Amino acid sequence: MPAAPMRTTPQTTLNVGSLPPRPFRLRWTDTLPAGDESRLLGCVIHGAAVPGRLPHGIHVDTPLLAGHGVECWDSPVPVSRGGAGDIAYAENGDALFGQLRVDAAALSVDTAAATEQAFRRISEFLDALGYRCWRMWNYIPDIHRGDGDQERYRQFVLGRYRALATREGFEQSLPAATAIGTQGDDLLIYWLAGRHTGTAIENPRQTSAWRYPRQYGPRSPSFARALRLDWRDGADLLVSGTASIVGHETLHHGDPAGQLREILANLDALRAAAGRDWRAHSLKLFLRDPQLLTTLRTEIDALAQLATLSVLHGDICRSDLHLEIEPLYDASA
Ligand code: 3EB
Repeated sequence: MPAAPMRTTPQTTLNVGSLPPRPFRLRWTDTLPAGDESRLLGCVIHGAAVPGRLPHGIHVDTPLLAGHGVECWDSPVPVSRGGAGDIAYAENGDALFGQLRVDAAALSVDTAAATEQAFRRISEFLDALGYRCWRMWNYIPDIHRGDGDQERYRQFVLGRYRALATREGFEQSLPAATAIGTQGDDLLIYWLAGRHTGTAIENPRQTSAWRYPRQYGPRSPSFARALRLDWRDGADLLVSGTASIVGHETLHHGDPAGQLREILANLDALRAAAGRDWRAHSLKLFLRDPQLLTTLRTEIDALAQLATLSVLHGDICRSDLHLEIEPLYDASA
């Protein structure tokens, strides 16, 4: 009997040739994209800086304080759009951008229940289409409403946990996330998902959010510090909103400049943990108090030298946090 042909493919080394090419590109602009949305996975419009509405746009109630206000997530190939109940989405076969809103009334009746239902719908939707969630953005109206465990952010975290913590080991497959308070009415959740599995990265300077102790609420927040995506032509690091938290504690109470320095130290540690030669592609800086734009002028100008910058007005989820930075880093192949 003839011998079976020898297989020469190495099984242990990373086979770069088997990685997919980047299925999206983020591009920041100052105006709504004109007309053609056929290669637009998602378009996020911050505040009312830009006149008009985009039919498939994601309009976020975070006023633009400085920098660019429109995020275009471009697709290399034409997208197809669809809806599933209250979910609206666009996908290109490798990546999917979706959004869902929970109206103010449902949120007020029971924030945890409304949040749980929303995350269940998103999970079921992504499972049905064969996508996994890479990153979620959560914009929460009146985020500090209520006292103690009844605070809206803590109830949001509780509802999200109930929806996502259904399987053993769920902590290992959480997306990166941002949670910001707005002056809008609805809870807005939007997300980027893909076919490809990302690698969750935790920050050695910070307790994993899913391990935060009881003092921050009835359940710990369900998100990874960052998600790394490896492509044939490079890599992306989708970083969660990063604040002045070391271990699980807020540092530099009442000192926004000190908090900003701590955030940059957290981001340095996170990049090192993610193991590539990362370059800052773009940064979102959220300020609780718009006045900080003036008092932190020098520091903010320095950030704008590093990467495309967007400064937005929003509440950070712990009331002792003055600011938060959400970066996208990338690396070449
Ligand atoms: C923190 O590190 C700051 O609940 O989805 C940052 C990013 C924060 C995401 C979330 C919360 C969330 O705990 C707060």
